[in-house]
Amino acid sequence: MPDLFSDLANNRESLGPGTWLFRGYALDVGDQLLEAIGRIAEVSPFRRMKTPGGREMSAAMTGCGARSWVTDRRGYRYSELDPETGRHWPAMPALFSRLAADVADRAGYPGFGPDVCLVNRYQPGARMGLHQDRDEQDYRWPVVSVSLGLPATFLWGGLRRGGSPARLVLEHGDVLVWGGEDRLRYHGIAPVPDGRCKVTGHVRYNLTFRRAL
Ligand code: MD3
Ligand code: FE
Repeated sequence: MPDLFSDLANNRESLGPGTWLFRGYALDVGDQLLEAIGRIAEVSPFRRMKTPGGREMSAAMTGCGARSWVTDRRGYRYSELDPETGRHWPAMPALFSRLAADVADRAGYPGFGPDVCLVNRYQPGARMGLHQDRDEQDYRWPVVSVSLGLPATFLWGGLRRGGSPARLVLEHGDVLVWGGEDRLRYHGIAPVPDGRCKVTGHVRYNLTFRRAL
């Protein structure tokens, strides 16, 4: 377990110099977030993308906002068009951008205006290997992550590959904000164990909000 320093007055726990965990922060809007994910997926369906190495990712993805993250044989990048539909990604719901900006502000990153919300869907057994988020232009902006549905073990490594990452269980409604010195930390998700969530069934969703440009 990483060292958790609790800032009780602000309902947040510190995971590192630039990282705050807000347990249950999105609980009261959980149903609204899930409904919005359903509407996004009607326009830009969930799909399992291929890495540049040709392997299918185990998490399915979609996105909303001015651009979203894609991967294929040509590499990783942000794209204004959904390659699956050839059309723009659905607009980012106001609830999403407000939530991301509010929580970033509470974590000490004022003025955060995300242009990307990547939506990851994990069915039991799906995982995300250790990686850095480094396809964005300006690492001064933080990344905001909202967990919904089944719990999953978050893997939190260092600034370089190697070593065994710290582990932390993320649950429905938990929100993480990381930036500053922690912005380029390696991180991932351990294979999601099966379970039943009252609201999502056998599924975990994660929203990640970023400023790509
Ligand atoms: C990095 N998603 O989409 S976000 C991704 O749950 C991605 O779907 C994962 O990594 C997911 O790129 C994890 C959570 C996260 C939280 C805290 C971090 C990533 C972090 C702290 C430092 C560095
Ligand atoms: Fe990531």
